[in-house]
Amino acid sequence: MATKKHTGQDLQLDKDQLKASIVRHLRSTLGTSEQKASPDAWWKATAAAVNEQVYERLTRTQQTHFKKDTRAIHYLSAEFLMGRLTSNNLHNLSLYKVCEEALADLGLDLTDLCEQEPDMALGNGGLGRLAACFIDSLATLNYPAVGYGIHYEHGLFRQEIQDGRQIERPDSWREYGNPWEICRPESVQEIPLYGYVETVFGDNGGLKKVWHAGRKIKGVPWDIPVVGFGGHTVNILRLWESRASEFFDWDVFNAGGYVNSQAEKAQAETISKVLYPNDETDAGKELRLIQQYFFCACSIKDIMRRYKRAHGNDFSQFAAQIAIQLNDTHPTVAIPELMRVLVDEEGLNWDSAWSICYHVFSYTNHTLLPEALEKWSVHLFEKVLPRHLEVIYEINARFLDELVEPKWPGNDAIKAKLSIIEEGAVRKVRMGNLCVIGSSKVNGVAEIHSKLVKEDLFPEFAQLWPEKMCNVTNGVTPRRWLLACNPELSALYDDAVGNTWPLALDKLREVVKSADDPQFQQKFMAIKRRNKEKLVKVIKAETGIEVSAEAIFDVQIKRLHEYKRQQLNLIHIMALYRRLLTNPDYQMHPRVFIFGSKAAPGYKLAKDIIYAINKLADRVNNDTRIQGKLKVVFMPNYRVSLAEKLIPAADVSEQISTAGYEASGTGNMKLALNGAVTIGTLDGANIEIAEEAGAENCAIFGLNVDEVKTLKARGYNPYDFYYGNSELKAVLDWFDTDYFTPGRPGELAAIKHSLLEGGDPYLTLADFHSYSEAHKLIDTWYRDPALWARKAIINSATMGKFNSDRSIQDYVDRIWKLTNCNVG
Ligand code: TH1
Repeated sequence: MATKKHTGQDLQLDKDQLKASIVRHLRSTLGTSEQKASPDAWWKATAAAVNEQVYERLTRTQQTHFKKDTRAIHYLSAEFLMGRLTSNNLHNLSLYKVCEEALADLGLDLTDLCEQEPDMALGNGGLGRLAACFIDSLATLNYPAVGYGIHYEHGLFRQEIQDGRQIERPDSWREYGNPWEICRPESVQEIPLYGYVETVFGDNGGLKKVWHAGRKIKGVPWDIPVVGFGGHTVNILRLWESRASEFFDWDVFNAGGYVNSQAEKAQAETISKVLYPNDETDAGKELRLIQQYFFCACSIKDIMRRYKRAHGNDFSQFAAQIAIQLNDTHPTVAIPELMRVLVDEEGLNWDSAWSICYHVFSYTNHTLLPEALEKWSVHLFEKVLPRHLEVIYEINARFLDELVEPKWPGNDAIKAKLSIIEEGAVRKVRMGNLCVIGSSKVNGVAEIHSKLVKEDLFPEFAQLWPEKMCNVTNGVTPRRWLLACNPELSALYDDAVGNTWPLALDKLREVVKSADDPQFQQKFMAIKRRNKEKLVKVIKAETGIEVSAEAIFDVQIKRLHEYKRQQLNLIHIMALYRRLLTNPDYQMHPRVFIFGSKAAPGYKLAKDIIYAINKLADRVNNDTRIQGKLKVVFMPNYRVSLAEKLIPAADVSEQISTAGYEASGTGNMKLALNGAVTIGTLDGANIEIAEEAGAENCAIFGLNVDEVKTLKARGYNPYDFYYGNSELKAVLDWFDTDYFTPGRPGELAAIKHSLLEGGDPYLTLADFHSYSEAHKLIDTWYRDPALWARKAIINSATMGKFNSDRSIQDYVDRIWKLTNCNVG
């Protein structure tokens, strides 16, 4: 197997050993037998056998990290979208092939077995999946790292489509147990909430703050081993589950309040019950703030405990040993929490504590969307975290007096803008400002996005601290997003450039020289064709829709949001359909438009767009007049494991956000890496993808960031485009009819309304013509097989930059300053 040489030889298993181990676990861990075992039991027995390897390496890693006592990164994130772990762990341990053979001997198919595993969907989309790729890369590059997050009982909802509409069902990913997690009762933490703050005299005669909690919550850690590729380093992802604190329950119980104590228990366990399903929209709810505080406080306590084990009460090494990354503003409350612990509990003076905090924390911004910038009402903060509000006031006062006033004397407008507190009818705590003030580094996630963070979002902060602002362009792990999900293309690359590319994705650039080689093209396109044929079966099984692998597979997979503009794709498909109906000779290669997308349950228009896509699909897919030239497929329940099937089969990657709105995107990287040609705007990482692949190998269209700004400043009027383009007008007028919703006219009118009376905030109509032209170009390219193969190959071969190992190395060099720690 390609990766064998990376692995600790003393632990390497052969087929017979693995087989014996699986059977042993089937009997002794799962309590069943080869004759009776269910697929689920086989999967769990296989996982248990693999875990023997994982745990041995985990122990070695932990011993090495403790002995060497090197600086470590603590990645705080409310989301980790891990997906499935079986195939990933097998690949990273170089056991995939061996396991495949062992199971074949037992009459089982590894791919089928892997299908038993529910996705760990503890995230919404790109932000959560990025965290998962990053912890994979950290372990692979042998950096000491811990991921900290929330052990949600229910991850992102399962999406069903009924009558074209999205229905949300609970996701119960661990209902029947999860073999990849370990409960660690020895590391339980207890955290306070509510209550009041008292000022008392401290030992040294000075004043001291004491927070008397109104209640306490227990945090139970579940560890998920994170196996680096090659299997040397196994780090952990530590997810906190909330429980009622026994101590507190007993008080109530003794007072005769059994019912109350049970209610308190239910409330405590609610904290980690469910992931908020809002991608890029702030819910502003009390429970969400408590979730954030809960996992941050547990994590800070855990970090503190481990630090003290090595250094006792000497905090002089804290900032040298500990780096904490805040994945967006969701874990911001970790900053005042660390201040509170250092000042109130450890007795440090304010300045020493602040110096530690400032050096420890860094913040990644993932969006400029105002709806996503978290603000909590001061009132709520005061109720839930009274001491933290005081700490925030103190941070703010010192910041405004010591930094803002000297730089902009007497300028109250700037003070109001930079203050952590937003004044107004409802006073609010601005988590973004707190993050910038409390962090030594602030980064955006693609070049253009980081520039906008500096120039548009935080311009005054950038003036105060020009060195603080930096960029780290996102990346994806090539182990999951090429090696594991596209085995045939991986094998082709092994033959072409050798098997080191999973650790050095830049290697694939060598393949560019074969982009015009007919033999190589034939092999590459044959693989794409077989991946498409596999997807044809999945589409049939999931939706009943029949599509042909002969067609162009055009894929838009991402959360549903107006700025991502699924509605632009939708109206363009309607235009194509109309062209085919009005002109039976309209020349186009058959095309299948494939969507995968979840809408936030409360986002009405997003749900209407899903409904419209499904209604359009019903109509188009059953219209014999267009001779199967157009098909529309909405794949229900888009998730990591479905992405792993869609991405290797995509010909075209839709990355069509309004310029300036998609911070980076990461699906764009995965699709191009697997040989899809991007149709996209100059937004987020698309810009860097086009730079790497060459603009001629992407279909770039639409307004760029500056043009969007100019048009908005001039006053954008969508009616100019509606009346200026008769095809666009006809398509939009279709929404008022019952053409797609027979007998129910107007059901889709909300979409037209948002694009006209609603002002079309994301400039869909302004970009329609250019988008349509770019699609014509795609069609022309595809009809020239050698030209298309060349573009597909070059796209795949030039994505080396978007390896998450490179992103992590950038974080290390620019922000974390870690040294790697080799585990034997
Ligand atoms: C996404 C960004 O939209 C996307 O462009 C980027 O590639 C990805 O993060 C990773 O950097 C975001 N997801 C969320 C989710 C929430 C709040 C803000 C963002 S930004 C809940």
